[in-house]
Amino acid sequence: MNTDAPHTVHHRICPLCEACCGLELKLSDGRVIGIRGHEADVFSAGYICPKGVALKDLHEDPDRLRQPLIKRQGRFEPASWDDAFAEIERRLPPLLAARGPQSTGLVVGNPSAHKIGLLLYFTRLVKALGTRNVFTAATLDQMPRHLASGLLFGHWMSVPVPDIARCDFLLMLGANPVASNGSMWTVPDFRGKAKALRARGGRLVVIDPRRTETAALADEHHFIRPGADAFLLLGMLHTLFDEQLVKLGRLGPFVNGVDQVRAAVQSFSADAVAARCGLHADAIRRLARQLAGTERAAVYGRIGTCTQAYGSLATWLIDLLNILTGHLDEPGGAMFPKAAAFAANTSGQPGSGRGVVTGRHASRVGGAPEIMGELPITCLAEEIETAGEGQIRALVTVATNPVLSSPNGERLARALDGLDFMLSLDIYLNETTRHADVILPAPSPLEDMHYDVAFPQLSWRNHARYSAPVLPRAEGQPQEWETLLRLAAIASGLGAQADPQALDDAQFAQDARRLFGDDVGAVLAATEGLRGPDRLLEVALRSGPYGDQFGRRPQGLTLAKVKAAEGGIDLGPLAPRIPELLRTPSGRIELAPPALLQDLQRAVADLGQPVPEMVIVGRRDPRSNNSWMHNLPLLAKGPMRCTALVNPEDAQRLGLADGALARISSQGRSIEAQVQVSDEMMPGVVSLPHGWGHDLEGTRLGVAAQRPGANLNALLDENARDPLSGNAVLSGVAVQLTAT
Ligand SMILES: Nc1nc2c(c(=O)[nH]1)N[C@H]1C(S)=C(S)[C@@H](COP(=O)(O)OP(=O)(O)OC[C@H]3O[C@@H](n4cnc5c(=O)[nH]c(N)nc54)[C@H](O)[C@@H]3O)O[C@H]1N2
Ligand SMILES: Nc1nc2c(c(=O)[nH]1)N[C@H]1C(S)=C(S)[C@@H](COP(=O)(O)OP(=O)(O)OC[C@H]3O[C@@H](n4cnc5c(=O)[nH]c(N)nc54)[C@H](O)[C@@H]3O)O[C@H]1N2
Ligand code: SF4
Ligand SMILES: [Mo]
Repeated sequence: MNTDAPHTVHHRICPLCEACCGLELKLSDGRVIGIRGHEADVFSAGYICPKGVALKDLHEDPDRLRQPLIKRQGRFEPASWDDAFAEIERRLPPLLAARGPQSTGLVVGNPSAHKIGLLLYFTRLVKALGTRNVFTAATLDQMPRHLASGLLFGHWMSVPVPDIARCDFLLMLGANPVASNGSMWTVPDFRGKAKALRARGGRLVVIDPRRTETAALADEHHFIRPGADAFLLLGMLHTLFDEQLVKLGRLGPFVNGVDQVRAAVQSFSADAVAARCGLHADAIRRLARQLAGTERAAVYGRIGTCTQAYGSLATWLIDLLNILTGHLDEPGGAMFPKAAAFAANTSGQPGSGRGVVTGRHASRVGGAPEIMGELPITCLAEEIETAGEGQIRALVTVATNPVLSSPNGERLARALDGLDFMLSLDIYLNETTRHADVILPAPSPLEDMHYDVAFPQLSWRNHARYSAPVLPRAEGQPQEWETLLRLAAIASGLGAQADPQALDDAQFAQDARRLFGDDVGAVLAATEGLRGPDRLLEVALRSGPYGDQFGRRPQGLTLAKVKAAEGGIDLGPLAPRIPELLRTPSGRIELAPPALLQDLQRAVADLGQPVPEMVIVGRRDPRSNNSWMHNLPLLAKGPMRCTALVNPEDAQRLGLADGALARISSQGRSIEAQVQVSDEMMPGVVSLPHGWGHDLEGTRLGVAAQRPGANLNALLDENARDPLSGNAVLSGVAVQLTAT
């Protein structure tokens, strides 16, 4: 890119992954001529990865949809927005009228967490449809994390994150932030922060069946049998009790259930669990002592500990270790961020609350309990296929590609073809949206305003940053929140011609009256002239924990102040929040929720069972992002990234050669992937990234189709779930490997 040409400079937060890096973009003649990290960004300080640079490719990708598509006689045709909405109105309301709200379903995917318009407005569509059939990528990902937070601390989004700037011992399980850039923990430049931790004498320990890029940075790495984290963590807890290392510190008066936990872990000595984990009992005891003996220490787990058969147990046990060693809510330990806007744990009565409940209803076919207002996404296919009252006949997908991202996409693809109507909000004609009757595109990220709703609640440091659109939206292209409101209007019978702005005004006035009572006048006056997410953000910031309280605290935050701060506003290091943060009915941390204690019996029964000879796990590559960034030339070039990593011993035993194809099979289904022999892998474990398999008919992904890769999820079982959270089991699944 020639960046010397006359240009303007713009700043924007990258919406591609959870690191939320501040970017600096150079524009000339309406074109992006350069993207780099924004050094003055208060939060990310210039860090960027190759995907951030590829936002230019994404913006310019000829395959990215810029116009609605309507399928007629099996072929997609470009259509005007009015025609697309008219088609939806022709098809959706009659179905709703004939078969009722439960005949519709909504699936929401990962990018919606990075889009303020989608995140704040998709619930309007859910309400208008009146359906309980809501599915999201959360049950392919972090639902165990939400469940543990809900049960222990009283809110789904009260998630402790390592206070890495001050931590001296970080124990990390099932996460590879050097490749993923962090998850349920917004931590740009993890590598730099880990190096600083080590430079001040701290230790990083990684537990992973693969010696990852993060493990390569660490002081210590231990292989673990996939799916065995709960056992390792139980062994550590046992050691803490056995050696009188339990210390609650300041949290003592706010903790319930220590004795129940002590009793529950009794049968899990380090010696009893060692073989199951693949770690030595001495190593397990040493880790427990190091954690207890280091003043500033934290345990963190991610995808590897969530997307497995014991996802909820493992996540709970990670919290228990932090709490019982006195590291929760302490500087240098596992702390709770305090977001400037939209955080439920900063509103309402501090110190106690209603807590959370699950299972208020269940999925119709499989009986899977509702959690956080949704059903497991792996139930979707059967809900579409199975006849009867409440069968899903119309589906809306929003920023999701479950045909690739969810287990047994082939079955789901067949089910989608059987729907009476399918509508997708997406930027590509891909493996999922090819099944739709209508596709409505989103603006490019560069044409959209942005403020992260979720990630400041998970950030390594508190901050507030706003991004204005960098480029004007294409002619006629609505913002996604407007699209969602028009769809909600169609679903609720107001018609395709309803004005989304007027609907937004009416809803806002109603919500403001409910929330602010007598003060509503001041709120309406203060938000005069604002619309959509900007207006909701203004209210959230001003009424939030750092806000100006609509003038009552004049030095506090307003939208105008955040907008004016180039590089954002730093709100300081993480600070202790207990008891203020708690929303449990008891006003205490519930260490021993009955559901988790009961689930522990599954682990007891499993401890002596034989383990499969070969299991599969996933991985991530810095130049990829789930299923949807394989079409960008900058990221697609270079070596093939969808390879099956196999340990040399296994390769020899099974006759697999480096670079050759192997057949990987599970439960009668199989795929072929290129073998990469590597001693990074634990013997008996093969690693393959997900999100590949771009060789399906009927997509428009010219670059991705050239090197489609193999679809890991084609092997996985859609019925395998962690029972409490409903999360899919994506890791530690038994497979057979053979040479082709
Ligand atoms: N085996 C295995 N499977 C996994 C995982 C794993 O580790 N192993 N990881 C899981 C995880 S953690 C997740 S989060 C899920 C993700 O699951 P999904 O959310 O279903 O998958 P993505 O690949 O992120 O697909 C995102 C979709 O959003 C579209 N999109 C991108 N930007 C926009 C936008 O601005 N607006 C709209 N409307 N659409 C947009 C893309 O074109 C794509 O269709 O995958 C899961 N699947
Ligand atoms: N470059 C890139 N970045 C991404 C994404 C991407 O696709 N590409 N996806 C984004 C999304 S949606 C998410 S949720 C995050 C996820 O972020 P991370 O959780 O950091 O995800 P991974 O890099 O897949 O690391 C998971 C690790 O768990 C290990 N593992 C597998 N099974 C087990 C097990 O049973 N126990 C233990 N201890 N370890 C196990 C794997 O070997 C792997 O190294 O990344 C996000 N960032
Ligand atoms: S790490 Fe890369 S993809 Fe993630 S926010 Fe930063 S620049 Fe974007
Ligand atoms: Mo994810």
